[in-house]
Amino acid sequence: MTVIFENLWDHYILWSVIVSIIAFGWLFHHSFWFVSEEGKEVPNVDGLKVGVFPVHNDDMRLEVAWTFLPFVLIVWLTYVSWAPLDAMWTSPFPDSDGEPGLHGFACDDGSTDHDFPLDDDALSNNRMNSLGIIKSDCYHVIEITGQQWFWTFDCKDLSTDLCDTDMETMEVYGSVPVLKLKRGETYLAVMESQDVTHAPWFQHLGTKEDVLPGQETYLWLPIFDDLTTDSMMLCAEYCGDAHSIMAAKLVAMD
Ligand SMILES: [Cu+2]
Repeated sequence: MTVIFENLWDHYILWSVIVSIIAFGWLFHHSFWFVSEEGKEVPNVDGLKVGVFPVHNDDMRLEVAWTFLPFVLIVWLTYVSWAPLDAMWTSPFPDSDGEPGLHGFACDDGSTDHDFPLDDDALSNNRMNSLGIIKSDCYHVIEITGQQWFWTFDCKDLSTDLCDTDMETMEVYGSVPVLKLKRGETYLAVMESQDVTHAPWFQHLGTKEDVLPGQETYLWLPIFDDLTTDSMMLCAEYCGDAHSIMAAKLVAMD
């Protein structure tokens, strides 16, 4: 997986473990510590009455603590996710001042229907900042179409050393399409569905996006040097009988 999502994953797992230890530790401790001996009459130390809320045990500090601390944690997790999510969903369209997003303009506008400036044979020149966010000079447009139950990749007018497709037979999944993209280049997948909602999930890029019938959606595929192995693309939106084997393969080439 790419650095940025690996770091996020580790950070979320860390906090999950900490919260689990506190919650389950408390639960198990109290379950075994405050157990009454069999056959022994238990004194009603808390003065509990059936059907009556024990107002005399109310503790405002405790209430505030278990409301405030999880809130702070959620704000923190939102804060650390902000830059990666913003990078993943950076707009393919220039802003109101005409400034492009993280990945610049389309490298070769001849391959798209959009109004981006022409810049023939330009390359993305991907580089990564200290957070793991990838920036590009420009991007290449490809198309991904989903339908029950397979994916179709279209490299448009890109040369085969930038983008290529193939078919391959994989155990369990059967015959799957292969998408070959070049390391160091960024791709914008313009996507649509022929029937129901699907979602390509590029496992090693850590990204996924819905594809919808009758509406274009976009997914950035920045291929960096850390993408060393072939990786799976699976459908992440339940779409019927063969959803679980609606797969494809992403190959990074040099
Ligand atoms: Cu699907």
